[in-house]
Amino acid sequence: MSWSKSQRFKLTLAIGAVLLVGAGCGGGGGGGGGEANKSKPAASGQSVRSGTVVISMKNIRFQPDKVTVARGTKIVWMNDDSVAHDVHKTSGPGPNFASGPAGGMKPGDKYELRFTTPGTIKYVCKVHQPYMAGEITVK
Ligand SMILES: [Cu+2]
Repeated sequence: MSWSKSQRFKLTLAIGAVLLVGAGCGGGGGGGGGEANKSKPAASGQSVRSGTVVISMKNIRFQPDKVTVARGTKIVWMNDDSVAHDVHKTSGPGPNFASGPAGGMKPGDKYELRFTTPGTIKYVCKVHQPYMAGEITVK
């Protein structure tokens, strides 16, 4: 006996639902920013943040090292480490920026900047480059 069309249709729906649920679970992890998934629909790809976004300098890394933000977002780099760091732009659109001299940000220091030019900006800590590096994509 073969299945009727309606039975097949129901099976297809069920499989589709399982796939959707699976994809939804996979995307959530890793962020750890304390923002629970709200009921708003997820944008395609990574989330675009706005307002003020804090990038922590910790364990000789920028955390997170890659962020995507809306135009006009203020980025605040916080030195939460026990050693000195800095922020130096290396490429991308918009004006050049630097927090000061290499290693100029002592533990507890912060440096902030508003981003208004769309594109991908790369920056490093001069003391710990190339592995202490970050990227900001402005949409
Ligand atoms: Cu550093």
